[in-house]
Amino acid sequence: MTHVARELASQPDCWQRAADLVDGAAGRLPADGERIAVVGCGTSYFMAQAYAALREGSGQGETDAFAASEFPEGRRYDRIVALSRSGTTTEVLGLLARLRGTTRRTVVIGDPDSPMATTADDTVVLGFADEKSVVQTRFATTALTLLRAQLGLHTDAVVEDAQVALAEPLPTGLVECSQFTFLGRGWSVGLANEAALKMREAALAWSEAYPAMEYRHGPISISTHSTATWMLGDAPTGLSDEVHATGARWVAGGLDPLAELVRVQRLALAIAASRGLDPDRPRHLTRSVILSTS
Ligand code: F1P
Repeated sequence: MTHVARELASQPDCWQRAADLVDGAAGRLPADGERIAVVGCGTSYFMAQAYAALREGSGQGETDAFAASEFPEGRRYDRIVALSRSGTTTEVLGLLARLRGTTRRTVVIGDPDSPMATTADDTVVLGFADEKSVVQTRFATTALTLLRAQLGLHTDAVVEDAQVALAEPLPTGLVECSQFTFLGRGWSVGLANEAALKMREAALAWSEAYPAMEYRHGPISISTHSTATWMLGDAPTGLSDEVHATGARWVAGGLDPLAELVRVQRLALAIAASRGLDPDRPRHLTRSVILSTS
């Protein structure tokens, strides 16, 4: 079994542990009403997008998300939250260093011995969710679950949905598709971005992601009998009919969107296996991107 297969299967347990430790971590996480920015790179950036939409949508304060390299440094926030499994990603470390003394800096990381652990003002370590794999699965979803739980938006039903996502067979015919489009709304836009990234990293699959209402504005042109369109969360009215009319496969995400992401992670591994790829050795990718200059 690959590292990534073993790690993705442990997500229900990890999510439960994250939800259980939220009271202990609450003092280190954003307070209700703070104006914050959430940053990360790659998968961690997409989790930042999801968290930002959840937090602002729940009325707990203005929350922006940025790729760490694109943070608008002229803006003032009460706090910046950085997500990083490795705690070593250059763009995140550089930003945290530049914001020292001007903005409160919280990090949610996987490795307690990484430089980010000592750089930040508040550190939450999810060591139990750290991973051996290059391709992230459980750290990202566990960090998001912690933040979601702090907003009061995590329930036991989400963990049960993740168990269903691991147990149920994948829809037939998906492994053979030549292109995948993932759609989201609100917080699931970030999850759709992550779903598409997982397909690229682990399976070298052609994958795209959009806010669901954007699909009609161009991306639908790609749809044909060999493509799949996967909705994470509730679909806009009429969209499934329009996708069906193109001949493409429509996958309705009936589970919690975070559990739907687990199904996509499984699909990525199934496609990797069908193409003879080792998902523990993704092409041109390292566990953390460490640059000589930021
Ligand atoms: C972020 C990241 C991952 C990507 C790859 C390189 O890492 O960009 O999303 O899959 O592993 O690093 P981190 O800052 O969360 O450690």
